[in-house]
Amino acid sequence: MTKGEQIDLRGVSVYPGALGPDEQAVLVERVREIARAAPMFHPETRWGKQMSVKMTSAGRFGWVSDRRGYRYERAHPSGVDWPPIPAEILAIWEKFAPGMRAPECCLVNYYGEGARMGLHQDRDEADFSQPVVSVSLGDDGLFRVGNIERGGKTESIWLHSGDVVVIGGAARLVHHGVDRIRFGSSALLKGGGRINLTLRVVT
Ligand SMILES: O=C(O)CCC(=O)C(=O)O
Ligand SMILES: [Mn+2]
Repeated sequence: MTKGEQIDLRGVSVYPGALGPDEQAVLVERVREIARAAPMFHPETRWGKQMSVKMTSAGRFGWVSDRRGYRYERAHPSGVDWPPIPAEILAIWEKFAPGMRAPECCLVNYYGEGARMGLHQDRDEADFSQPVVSVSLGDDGLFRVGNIERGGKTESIWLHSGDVVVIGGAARLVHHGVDRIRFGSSALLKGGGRINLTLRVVT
């Protein structure tokens, strides 16, 4: 795992190619293990609209969304505990968020063909001094970064498998989202698609 090149996108740090092919393959295996313990589900929004990504989590808390709104929960919707965050994923946090508190949630998003994530802020956490670290695996994703306030200019970058993104410091509350993926652009995931791991301190 290397930090290597760093790109600054409106205060968000992007580390292209931070994880090599072998590391990526191990992470996919860990994600499969997480999904065996806590199966992926299609969350609904408060308004009853199904999100296009599928998700699950590892850690003390998982992020869920349903008709009651979105929030962190101590258990998967089925009632089982979220599995622990695997050591290889914790090591990425330690590398890219040195000296920070330990992450309490690893959200796993799966983007199939046509999936996207609208511009939003990550602000369901209690301590905004702690960064968000995210890892891209599989197909390319067009990542858009805006401002802390709604609206205004945005800039986009294609994220590739093995890239790490850190949303922290003055940029911790910037709006961001994924406009689209290039389905089938990577051979990492059989059947295609993009996995994003998002590590956060929740409390
Ligand atoms: O998929 C990504 O790269 C971003 C995911 C994200 O912003 C989130 O889960 O809050
Ligand atoms: Mn986010």
